[in-house]
Amino acid sequence: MKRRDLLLMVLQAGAILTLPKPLQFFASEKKNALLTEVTGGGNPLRFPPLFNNGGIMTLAQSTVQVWPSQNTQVIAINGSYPGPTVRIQKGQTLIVNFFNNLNEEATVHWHGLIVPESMDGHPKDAIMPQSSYTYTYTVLQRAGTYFYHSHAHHLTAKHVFKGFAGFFIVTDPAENFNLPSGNYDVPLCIQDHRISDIPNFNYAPGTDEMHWGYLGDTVLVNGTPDAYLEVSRTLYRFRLVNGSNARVYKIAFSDNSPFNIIATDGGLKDAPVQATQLMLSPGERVEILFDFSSYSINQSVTLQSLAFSHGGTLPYKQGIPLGIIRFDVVNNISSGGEIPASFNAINYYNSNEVVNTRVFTLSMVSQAPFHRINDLTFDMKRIDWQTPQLALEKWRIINATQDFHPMHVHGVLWQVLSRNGNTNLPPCDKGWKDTVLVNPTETVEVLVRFNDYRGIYLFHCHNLEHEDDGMMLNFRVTEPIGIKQISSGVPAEFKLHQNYPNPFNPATKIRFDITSVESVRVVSARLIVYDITGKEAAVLYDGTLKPGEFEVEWNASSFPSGVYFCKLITGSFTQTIKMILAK
Ligand SMILES: [Cu+2]
Repeated sequence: MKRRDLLLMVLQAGAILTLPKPLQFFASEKKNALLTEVTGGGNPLRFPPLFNNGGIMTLAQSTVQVWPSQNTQVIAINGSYPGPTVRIQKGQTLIVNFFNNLNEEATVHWHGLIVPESMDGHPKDAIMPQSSYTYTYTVLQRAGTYFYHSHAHHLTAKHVFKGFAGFFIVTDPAENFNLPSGNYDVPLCIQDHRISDIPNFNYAPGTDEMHWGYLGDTVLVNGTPDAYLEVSRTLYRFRLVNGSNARVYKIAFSDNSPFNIIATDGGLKDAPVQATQLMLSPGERVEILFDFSSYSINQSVTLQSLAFSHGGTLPYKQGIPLGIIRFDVVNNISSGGEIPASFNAINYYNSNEVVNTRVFTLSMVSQAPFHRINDLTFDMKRIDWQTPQLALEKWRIINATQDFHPMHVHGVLWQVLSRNGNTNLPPCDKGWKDTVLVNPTETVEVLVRFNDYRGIYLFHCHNLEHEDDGMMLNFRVTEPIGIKQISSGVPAEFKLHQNYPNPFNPATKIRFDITSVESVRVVSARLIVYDITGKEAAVLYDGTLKPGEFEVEWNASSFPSGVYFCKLITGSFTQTIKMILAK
């Protein structure tokens, strides 16, 4: 688009304002200019093609027409920018045969998805140029709006800026709240680019931009510049993904209309919460319900980012007002969706049950690498700490800098506990999260417990320039605290030993041996306690183990006296012992 055409569009849209250069389509701080008559202009919102549960994703340089009649070199998947939208039902298995046709390494991180280490897209597991890898895992977690994107070492920011990202939507028929669906359930991936670079996605951050992040001055939604969507006078569900490298948005409608926040990063909240604005930092998602029924046909309203103050020394700054997408009201068809009074209850962690507190101080230094966590910079081969499975931990994140840091964790969903000690949190903090915005000089605490997989995962800033600069640490999720390895010698056979003491009150110890299975280095093992009726009383262990002799303690102080059975299940081997709790 030529600059003159852009100006025409701004004029046609009614946003006749003196704007700082460069021009910002839809951008406005003047309220009376915001609710405008539809006059056209812009491009209809695009939707990436759907990707089923299995198939090929080929990553390659591609040429697409982001701006009409102009070619843009992007990094696309199957020729699509953004990448195809994965839409999968909870419980189903995704199989992606991923081909890297770039001339540099690549990985796919399934952001917010809880997957085994080898599927997580860690930069150590990079797929070399002209090579392929099969990502496959069963989606076990809550329905919600997730996304996938590049996570290659020192290349993440460039890859994402050039287009390597896509939606990952998990559905769950059990969560049926009569929310708007089909055409009324609209994913919006928000990314900023630079008007002066149109039609190119140039990525060449200078030193200052490595400090503050690579920011733009125009917003693309689902890869659509100056996007608009024709809507009905009815209720819509919008799934917002901040897929920008560094930009934080202060989301609001141009006429300050209220909306309902219904979901955070990890799916539905316990109840909708009405709001008129919210902060959305890179890597975060939020879902809102918005009702267009109070608008007349031919009216429009714009979703925008409001101005806010923030440091920064570059021409491209955080906090500039930006238009995101215009909604043109065109008909009266009803979506049939409703705003429910509540969703399913969320079990919030009890901070009294925290067994370990970790402190992470975010800092910036004058020499590269600039961004540090506990004065460390990312080392692919270094494991910075170990977290036992099933232990509730409090992570205190202290931002000692003047910049935003949206902190993101892999392998788990966490809960925000406090901001500067205040547990009265904004609605976007309350619920399941994997990314939390830590504001300049702020301290944020999250509660985190790894239930699902052990292995090496990442904790990092989702400002992608900060991440590539090394603001990222490795940690390892290890065996739960309750299990002790007594010997690493390889026992002759699988065996479950009689517990001791027995009878017992209230605790007893149970030993078991894991032997090696030919060509298999780790085996899965479950140690379950059943009561006399056959009902499961306790899961003492559920995970993978290398060969060795192990001991687990069962504290039965909350169980009644009686006969219990403990069963070891590993592969086809099972053995059961009888235990007597005598209080
Ligand atoms: Cu950061």
